[in-house]
Amino acid sequence: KPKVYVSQPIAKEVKEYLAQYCDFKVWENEEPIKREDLLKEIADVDGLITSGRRITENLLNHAPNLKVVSNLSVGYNNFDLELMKSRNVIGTNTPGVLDETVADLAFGLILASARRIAELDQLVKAGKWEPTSGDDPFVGVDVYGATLGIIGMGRIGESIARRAKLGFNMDVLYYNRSRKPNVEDELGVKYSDKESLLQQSDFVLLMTPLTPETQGMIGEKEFKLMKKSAIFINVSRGQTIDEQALIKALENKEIHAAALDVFEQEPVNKDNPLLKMPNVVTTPHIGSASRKTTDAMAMKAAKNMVAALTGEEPENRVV
Ligand code: 8YV
Repeated sequence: KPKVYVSQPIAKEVKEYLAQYCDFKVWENEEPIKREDLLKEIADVDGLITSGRRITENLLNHAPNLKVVSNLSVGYNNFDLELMKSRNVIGTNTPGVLDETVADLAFGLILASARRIAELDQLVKAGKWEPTSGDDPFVGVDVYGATLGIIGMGRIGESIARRAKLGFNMDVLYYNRSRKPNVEDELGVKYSDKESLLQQSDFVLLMTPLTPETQGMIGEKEFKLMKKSAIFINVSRGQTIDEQALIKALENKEIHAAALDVFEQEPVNKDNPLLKMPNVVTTPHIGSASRKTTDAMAMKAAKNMVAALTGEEPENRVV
């Protein structure tokens, strides 16, 4: 049987599935496995199942038998595609099973930011809810009927657009490498160039994969194009934006607020100025992290692994 290492805990059903086809070992601890320990564990494996660990030359050198890396995530910016190709290492990811879960979180961030839910939750719990007269100090902005600009109209972008159109009667603009006429027809979303999308949207949401083309695609110039009332939401990868430019845009009130599930450095540095801003809502990269979806992703990763190791074409091959 081929040998497989799984660098994080997985559900019992996934282990039962893997056991039919491989000898496998799982990192069962809550804290992530240290790089040096990972390198030791993979010394004689044929396959590695991992969520986002960087696949470098050094890692491949430590695993001379490695034939397959099955990513337990849809993003695969941790893969060095050229390197893996040159070493004949197959790479797979887990698309499709997480779209609705990530779209739920995106909407949670939109609502939390617009209606200041996280900020006001802290205020109430701190016993700072005082009676007020006149203008309500707790006012926020409306989501219903507003304009949402989605940058990146893949499967997850589509699930976000569907919520926006059907649940919140929003005008949805999107920018993407290629136009999606079927999504336009089905949902009534409008294709826009990046510049007009940034200028017209009340909410600008980034949902692109991280690639050399998308790295830093939202920076100083882009924040300046946005409305002063705009709320910026990032559920993609921290590196798709220039984080320093975001900090400046918020400090200079060039945009109104931000909601972030991802950061340039993760876990985020506790001194990051974004963490001190009341108009910034944060979550610790939990886009797909519901029990059901995490387990479905692990099963998909396991199936891709088994297919690749038994000489079949894995469903979600990216390398
Ligand atoms: C995270 C993701 O891995 O699939 C991806 O690319 O970024 C997410 O699924 C997950 O949210 C971590 O819990």
